[in-house]
Amino acid sequence: RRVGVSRPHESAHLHVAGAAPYIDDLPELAGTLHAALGLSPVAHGRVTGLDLAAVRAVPGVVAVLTAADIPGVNDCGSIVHDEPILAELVTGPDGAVCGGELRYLGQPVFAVIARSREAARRAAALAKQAIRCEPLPPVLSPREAHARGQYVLPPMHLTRTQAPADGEAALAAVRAALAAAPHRLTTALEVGGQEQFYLEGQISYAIPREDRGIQLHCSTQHPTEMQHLVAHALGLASHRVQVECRRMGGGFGGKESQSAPFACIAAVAAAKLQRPVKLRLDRDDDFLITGRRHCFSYDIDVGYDDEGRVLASEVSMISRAGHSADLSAPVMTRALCHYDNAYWLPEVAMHGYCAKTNTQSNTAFRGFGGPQGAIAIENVMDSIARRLGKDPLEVRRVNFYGRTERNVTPYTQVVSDNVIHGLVDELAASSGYAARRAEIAAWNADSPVLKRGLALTPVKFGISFNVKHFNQAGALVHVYADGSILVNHGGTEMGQGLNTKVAQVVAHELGVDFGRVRVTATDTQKVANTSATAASTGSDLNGKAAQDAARQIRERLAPLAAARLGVEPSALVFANDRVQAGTASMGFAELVAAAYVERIQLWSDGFYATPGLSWNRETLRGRPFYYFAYGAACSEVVVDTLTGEWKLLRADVLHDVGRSLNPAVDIGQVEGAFIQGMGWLTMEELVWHPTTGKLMTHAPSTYKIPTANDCPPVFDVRLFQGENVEDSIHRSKAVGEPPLLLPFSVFFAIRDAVSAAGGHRVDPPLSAPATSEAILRALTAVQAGAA
Ligand code: MTE
Ligand code: LUZ
Ligand code: MOS
Repeated sequence: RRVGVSRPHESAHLHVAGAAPYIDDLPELAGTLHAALGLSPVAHGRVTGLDLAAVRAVPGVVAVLTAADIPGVNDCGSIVHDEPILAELVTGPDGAVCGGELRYLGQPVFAVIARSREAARRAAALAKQAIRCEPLPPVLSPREAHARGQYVLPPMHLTRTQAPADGEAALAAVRAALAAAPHRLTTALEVGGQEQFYLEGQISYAIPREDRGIQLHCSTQHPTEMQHLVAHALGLASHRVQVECRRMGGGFGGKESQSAPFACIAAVAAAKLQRPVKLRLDRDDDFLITGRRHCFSYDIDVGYDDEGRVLASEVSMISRAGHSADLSAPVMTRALCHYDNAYWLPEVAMHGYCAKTNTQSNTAFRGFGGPQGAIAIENVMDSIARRLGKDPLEVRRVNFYGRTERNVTPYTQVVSDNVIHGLVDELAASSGYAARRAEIAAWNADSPVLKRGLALTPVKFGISFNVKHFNQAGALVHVYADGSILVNHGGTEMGQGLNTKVAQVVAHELGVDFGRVRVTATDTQKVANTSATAASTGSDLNGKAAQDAARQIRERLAPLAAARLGVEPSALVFANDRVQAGTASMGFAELVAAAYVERIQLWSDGFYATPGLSWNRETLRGRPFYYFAYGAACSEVVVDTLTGEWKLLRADVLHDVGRSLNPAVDIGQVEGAFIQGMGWLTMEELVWHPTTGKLMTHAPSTYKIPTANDCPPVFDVRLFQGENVEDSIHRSKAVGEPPLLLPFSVFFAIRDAVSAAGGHRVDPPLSAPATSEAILRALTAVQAGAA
């Protein structure tokens, strides 16, 4: 077997030696120029003039480009076309700039192209003086935008009731169920955003090619979208634009759509100047220009019974979309489709509002709204438990989806692959949850200052793009006459090990040694019309497409092998780098060499489209997901109630990846997602200046991501034994995003410790991120309420 084994990452030997080239490492062509961007100095304003003389006069500057220099369409919007590449400017009869809208502090207004990056940056820094504008009052808070009805997209509503009612009547039925419930919880919750903090920042290197062609090296999760947007910006057909990406130094969703402005600007400059142009963002500029995970505000109303069963709930989710739509619609859709997490919600009404603010346009980030949806109901579970004086795990359990009933999601998909009961039981046992709960209670009783907390939280995460047609992929497999194999597919490598898994699938299909198989750069000239590598679907989609290609080659080789070995083709086994039938066998390379001479086609394309999906965008109903991935985590923390400092003492994780394609890679994904999600919920804090709207946390000096020191001393990560009930690639399950929800357990363990400080008499008002300041605020409220 070539799948199900822990192969090292295909580039591991290069990563550790510093020999894996990222885009800035590629040899620069002679004559390469460098770009830097002039940014809006205000969060909201009307341009009154643009004086670029001083910018142009900086030594080394070759050109300064504005929106007027874009030959095609000035738009790099991903789904909705509402996002200019460079700020739209209005010119008067004299040709001078006299108008235009500035939408956020950091919006690119002009691009400086210079002989060195230093010179370009020095010139671009003059933006403040060059851009004349009248500041307008910015809208900086999502709740304020919501109060004004200011959205980037129409609000979304999803209501499900057991009553025979539709539309307004269904909403009335949910509210009636709320009113009739024995207990009521009415609360608000704030959850912060998160910067992707990919180690390799946004970068594009554009090279003019013959006859108006453009070649673009781009650090992107979505080469095809970059191809299309560059073609539109240049007014060219897609076949003149080639986009290539060998690897990214991380994407985490931040390069799904937001590599676009940089791709377009580099390409426009290269086409205009007929010189190679590289645009590599400085980290501070990356923070100021690009968006990140949406922060969410919630208003929640829940009715529940004495057992803690949620009988009815109504929730409004307000996301900070920023100045344009970007991916805010599918992100909100995924948030609405994950409010249920692992729980049966018989009566539910949800409202999603994508608030338009004068800030960066928020975008994909690992989990893609799923974490924001699910944390709301987890907060509800925790609050209900505190109010009823029950163990939160008990409340979670009574609300779990049933296996054969109580198993329909609010969006009407049936949860038919539920493993959460067994998975949580197994983790509760292996982590010693019950005994530790008692032990911690005893310890806390004797510890006035330090309080320990424990939480075990479940995850259910839907796999597939919630935009149905994105669920397709292509691959190209070449077998060369010497028996070596080259694989190309539409997915991109960002460190997650996709190429390793796809190479394993191909090696398995052809029964050859790993050493024969090499995966090369994603290239729009090899596989066309690809989807973003996102929604965790990379190996599901591209693995199946590559398997399809490899299988076709094997089927073409089989008759020749059978003839040479004197057996029926059905008797052949491709394994151990040979083709065998009983005792007769021949080497794979020998067979390939013979097939070439026999003029048998030794390469093939492959294609895959996920079956069985349906989605109605208006009613928010259907089967958006092929299957669900499950997991659970148990975390224990200690909180210092005088300072609000805390430490993660231990984390036990059990996560479902079906039948793993590569356990080592999958465990790495689970560990990484856990720590990344913990950073989101506990330490990463975004602060915009309350009047100017400048993002104050725009560098690692003020924006803290977790480090190796934040990993718990006991970190027990295991894969749940099981297989996908759907016919996914070798019955595996997607792993990229679901484990980001596991560190909910850290947040709720902190909440448990804070609650302990008030003798568990007060439900703590803890917001995320649970920074020391937020913890102290919650402690103050809890201690005041308990006194
Ligand atoms: N792992 C690493 N090392 N780097 C990344 O950028 N991105 C995550 C996840 N794991 C990411 C990662 C995100 S947001 C997604 S959607 C998936 O990987 C995408 O890859 P896959 O579909 O091949 O799992
Ligand atoms: N849907 C989704 C999407 O579920 N995940 C994604 O990453 C995505 N990206 C674009 C559009 N829809
Ligand atoms: Mo991942 S947020 O779907 O790129």
